[in-house]
Amino acid sequence: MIKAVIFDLDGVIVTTDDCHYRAWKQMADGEGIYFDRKINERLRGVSRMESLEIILERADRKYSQEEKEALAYKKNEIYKKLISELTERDVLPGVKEFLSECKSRHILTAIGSSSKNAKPILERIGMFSEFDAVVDGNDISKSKPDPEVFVKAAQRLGVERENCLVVEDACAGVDAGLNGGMRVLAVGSAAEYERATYSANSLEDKECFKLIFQQ
Ligand code: B16
Ligand code: MG
Repeated sequence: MIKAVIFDLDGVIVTTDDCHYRAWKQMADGEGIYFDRKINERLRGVSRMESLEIILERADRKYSQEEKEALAYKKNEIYKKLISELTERDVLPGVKEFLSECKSRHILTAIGSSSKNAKPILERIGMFSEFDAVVDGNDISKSKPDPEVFVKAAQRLGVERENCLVVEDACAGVDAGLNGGMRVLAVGSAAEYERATYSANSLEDKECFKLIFQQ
């Protein structure tokens, strides 16, 4: 029985996945490093520094730790500017309805995001107080596919892992939920990922909601 739903943020609740792409693209272009949307798919759910390492695979020289930190800082400054323009309209389709269905069934809800910017993003879109717990990149030391972020969210909610459903748009995030002993609904970019317990193109899929919760 599902007693809690733990949502990833970028790409599940809000369209910030595109802001990440645009910020990394601007940083990479400035360095003359090739970067495209296909490479960007590998960054979903992955921490900022690990994302940078993936981008630097295409660089024609080695970067020192100091240079890497400067590049990550630069990307984050661009990203913060982009997310400062977010509004309620950037909430993905079906999110609010899915949340209110959960609430009407007394199912607890949490955010489990790798992002250190999760709280300002939730505030910008007016959803910070919609969740019973928020666990983000500031609370964890291990990135997805490690289950730490979801396990912490389940602990904060006081719900056993086997009673939690994770909603994810990244393969690394789907693996993280499964590694934590939870069921996982894969949406968007991860919808085709065969390891997921359930799949839907988006949270607008009402049939999927019924399948998961009416058992
Ligand atoms: P930040 P999620 C993840 O958020 C993003 O998918 C990933 O692209 C990003 O690198 C990571 O957060 C860290 O974000 O630079 O803001 O700390 O999908 O786990 O909500
Ligand atoms: Mg995501």
